[in-house]
Amino acid sequence: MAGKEKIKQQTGKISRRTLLGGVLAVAVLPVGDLLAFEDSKARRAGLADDPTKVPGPGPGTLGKRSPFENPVKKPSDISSRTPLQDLHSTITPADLHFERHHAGVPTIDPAKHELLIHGLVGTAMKFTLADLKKFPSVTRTCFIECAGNFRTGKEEMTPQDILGLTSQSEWTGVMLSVLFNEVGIDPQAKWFLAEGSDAAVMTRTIPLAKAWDDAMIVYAQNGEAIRPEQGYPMRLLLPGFEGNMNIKWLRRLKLSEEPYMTREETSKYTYPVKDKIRMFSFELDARSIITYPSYPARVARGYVQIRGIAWSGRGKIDQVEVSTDKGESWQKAVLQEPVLSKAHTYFRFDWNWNGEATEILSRVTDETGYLQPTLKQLIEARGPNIGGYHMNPVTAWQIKQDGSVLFKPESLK
Ligand SMILES: Nc1nc2c(c(=O)[nH]1)N[C@H]1C(S)=C(S)[C@@H](COP(=O)(O)O)O[C@H]1N2
Ligand SMILES: [Mo]
Repeated sequence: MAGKEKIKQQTGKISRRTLLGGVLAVAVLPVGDLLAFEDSKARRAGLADDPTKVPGPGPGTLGKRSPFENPVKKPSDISSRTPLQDLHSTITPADLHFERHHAGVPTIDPAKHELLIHGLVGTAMKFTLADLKKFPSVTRTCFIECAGNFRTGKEEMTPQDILGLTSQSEWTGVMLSVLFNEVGIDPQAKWFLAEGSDAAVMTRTIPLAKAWDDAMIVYAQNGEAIRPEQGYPMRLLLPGFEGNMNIKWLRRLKLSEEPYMTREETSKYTYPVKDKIRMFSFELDARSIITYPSYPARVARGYVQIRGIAWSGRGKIDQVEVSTDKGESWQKAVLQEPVLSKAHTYFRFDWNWNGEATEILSRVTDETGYLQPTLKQLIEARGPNIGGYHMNPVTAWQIKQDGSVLFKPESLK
């Protein structure tokens, strides 16, 4: 007999069984609110009240996001930042990849673009994009992070505001070692200069060892041609090295005995460590951040899944620990497999919030045994004149009694 089906609306309270079993389905608003919310949004978006009554638009030539989802990069005049709090795992959609350019995005016709490899080589050679695509291709997932990726100062800051200058893509291209074998490298060569064809003519020198290790020239990002903002038609990819060295719109590589000491490696991208200035700090140290809950999210008492990302420029991460008591005790988070080298790794931690004000934090240890420092430890290690580069401090979120979440800004002095 078909009796009246009893349906219970998920109200945001997670059942005890779910909490114990670790499986869940969540709605954040009570039923009434939820319906009103959906309805008003649908009306504004010009959608039919009942989608089962009117056929929707047919197939298109380019996909687009649901009108209910509006993640955006936050631009300043020199960069725009990835909305890390809106992402659900570790791949950054290409249109949300952070951008940092020193003189804007050039428009480059791939038919006219050439990459010259010269200097201490057997035979200087030029490669077009079409030439590069004939070499064996390789695909690798890794992050790119700007060396200046840290901001603090006020409580109302999102992960995007604090460290949105890191993004991750699946990159495809050719190993730099393959091209270097093609031109033949002089045994005297120890470094190579990389130069971009933007108005900044960005130049950096990189140790040759990186080319024999894992450097690539990439022309694709998440399955499509690399975006203009990321260096179309080709960029240098140096997994784990500071973003600045990953030269976009790459047009020239010159092999040399010594580094060129360009402006970017002498006056910029250097920072004080005690009474010395550190130059050529290639690898980005291990870092993590909780992206949920984070400002401006709000949590309710009971089950809260803490989520975030952790990464290291020196290899794989080994573990992420989460503290829900202001850093007094730490417990291991679960890492999403596969854990890749020099890649953002997603972590999760099941928490039962008792409704009391607290602070939640994460800290990562990478496979070299390096533990992510606090800001205080960074300042102790580098001295009071700490600069803006290579800052990777533990980030804390305050959970207020009303469930609101605020960044815990710490002073640099
Ligand atoms: N040619 C060129 N390459 C460049 C830059 C630039 O301005 N010009 N900016 C660098 C800096 S500072 C960073 S952090 C990364 C940013 O890469 P993205 O814009 O793809 O995120 O590119 C680097 N490569
Ligand atoms: Mo950067």
